[in-house]
Amino acid sequence: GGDDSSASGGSGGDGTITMGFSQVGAESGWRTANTASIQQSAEDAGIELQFSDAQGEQENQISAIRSFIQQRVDVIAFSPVVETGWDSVLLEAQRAGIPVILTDRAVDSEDDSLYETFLGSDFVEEGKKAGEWAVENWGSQPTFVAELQGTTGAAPAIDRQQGFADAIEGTDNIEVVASQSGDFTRAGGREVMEAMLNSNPEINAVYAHNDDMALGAIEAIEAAGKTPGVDIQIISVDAVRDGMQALADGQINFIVECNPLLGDQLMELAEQVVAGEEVPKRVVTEETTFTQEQAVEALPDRQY
Ligand code: GYE
Repeated sequence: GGDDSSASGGSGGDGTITMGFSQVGAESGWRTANTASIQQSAEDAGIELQFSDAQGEQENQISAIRSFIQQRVDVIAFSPVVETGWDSVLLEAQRAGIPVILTDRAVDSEDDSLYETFLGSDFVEEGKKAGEWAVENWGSQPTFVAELQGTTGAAPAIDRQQGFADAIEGTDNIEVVASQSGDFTRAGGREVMEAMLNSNPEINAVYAHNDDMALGAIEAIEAAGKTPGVDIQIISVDAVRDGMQALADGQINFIVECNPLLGDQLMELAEQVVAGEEVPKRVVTEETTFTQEQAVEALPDRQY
């Protein structure tokens, strides 16, 4: 960056850090808040951000990373849309001597030297919190759950399914009768829920891997003449504003928080990594859960 435009990207000699960031897309309220946080924090930290939106496609992320390598940015950060298939491009970055930080989502790779650190939530834990609430609140009556999965192959979809399944295991009254991807979008949640209500009319509960799909499911439930939050209870993950509003309004019953405000921590890690300092291999974000009463209280101060 800076005035030295003859330098091929990188620090340009003035100490400014250039970060290439490849975002998943703009599929959800969570993602919008995450992008805003990263852009704001980069500005605050004086880090020059090359921001690239992959529109949900892994191949777009791979091209973006290759272009960051060519530009010789100081550090690459990205939120991998799916878990697998990253080794070769990460190896290219490593050979070029450019450190990589994973943010939000993990990669499934044998070789953890391919990235410096992974900053993000514990998605298995989130699924577990959802499942534990289900056991406590649904376990005494026959409960037929529709699961709306996130993007197929994405870490939060795989892990939230796993955590929930582990938590409800052994509870005879709770059965997941349908489980399908709604791609973390509102339209996806609505479509999948509509089909599930047709094929499984016994459904009386929903576990959505994010708020946006829960909001889509609410529309489908209402269109089927049922009352969301009452006839069909709903658990979701994220706690973005629209989800929290639906929770406060009684349409959703419980939300597990997933914090999208990763920007400040990401910039701090980037500065340390570029300075050659040791950083922890894993940085887990802190999160809570919300009941309907807690949502009413938290909403006025909610940032996203
Ligand atoms: O929960 C969902 C978004 O990776 C944690 O992606 C993120 C997830 C988030 O689309 O809303």
